[in-house]
Amino acid sequence: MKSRIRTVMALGVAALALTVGGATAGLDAAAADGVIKACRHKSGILLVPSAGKACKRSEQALSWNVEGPAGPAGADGKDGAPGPAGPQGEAGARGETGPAGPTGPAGPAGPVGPAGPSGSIAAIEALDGIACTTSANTQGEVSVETEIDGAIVLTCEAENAPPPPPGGTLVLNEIDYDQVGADTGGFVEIHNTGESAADLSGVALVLVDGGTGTEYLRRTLTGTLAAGAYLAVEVDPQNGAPDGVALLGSGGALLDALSYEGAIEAATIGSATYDLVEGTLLPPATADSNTVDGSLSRIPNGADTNDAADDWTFTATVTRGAANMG
Ligand SMILES: [Ca+2]
Ligand SMILES: [Ca+2]
Ligand SMILES: [Ca+2]
Repeated sequence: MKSRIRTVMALGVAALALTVGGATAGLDAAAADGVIKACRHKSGILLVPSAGKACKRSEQALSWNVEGPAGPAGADGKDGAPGPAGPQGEAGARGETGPAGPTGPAGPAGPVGPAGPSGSIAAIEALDGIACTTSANTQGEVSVETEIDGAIVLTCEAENAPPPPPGGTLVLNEIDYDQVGADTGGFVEIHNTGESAADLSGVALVLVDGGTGTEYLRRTLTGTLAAGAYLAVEVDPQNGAPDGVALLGSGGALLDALSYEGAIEAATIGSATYDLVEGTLLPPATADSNTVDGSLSRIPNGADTNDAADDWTFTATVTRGAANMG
């Protein structure tokens, strides 16, 4: 009985210790699972039974939790302060060079240079043969020519170019090589289509035999032929088809040519060879006649496009020494 009283006393001490937040070994054991178990004596005293012991029948078993139920969740906390800045990154690779900028404006003109030494020429002909640049932007030489009226013509001629015509523009304009009845009165008409007189010195009219490809008659001309004038050279320009006529300038330049009643494309004249077919061959059927009067003529008069089929035709009106009609 004394021991039980001591236990009850001990519980009073333990309850007191629990009130102040402490813990004893007995309470620790009774609350090992978080639940305090006790026995209430009918006198009102609470007894904490030893481990494994149950309350008596006259006692009321009691139990309660050491801790209350969990409280409500707290309010959300505030956002924290931003963290510190990270370390500086490494510099990037250098970009490619950009395109060149636009051309700047032209600078101001420089000062005028000193005057050059004074020059002089004894005669205008001294310019003949000096270097020049042609309109085709090629190297050439200056040519000095004095016209009949005293005009001086300076031209820049490309190197290795054929010699120029002797002033004016000479063409073969009409050929009468066949006549009704006996062949008489044949001629080759030469026309100056240029705007200045033509120097005929060194100009030759050459007849070519198509059978052999060689010349068989030559007329060397002299004097001048005024602009727009005609010159009928009396010849019989027929030697068996095909036939050809060549007008050569000084130095052998081929000024004009016609191959008729067939093609003569390789005429040997002197040491040179000439093609007497200009452009399209004049059809062999386009020929002079021995049954009707007429001749081969440039139509329109004097027109020379260097295409025989276009430039020449047979006309029934012979115009010896005058403009062609047709
Ligand atoms: Ca005729
Ligand atoms: Ca021609
Ligand atoms: Ca004529």
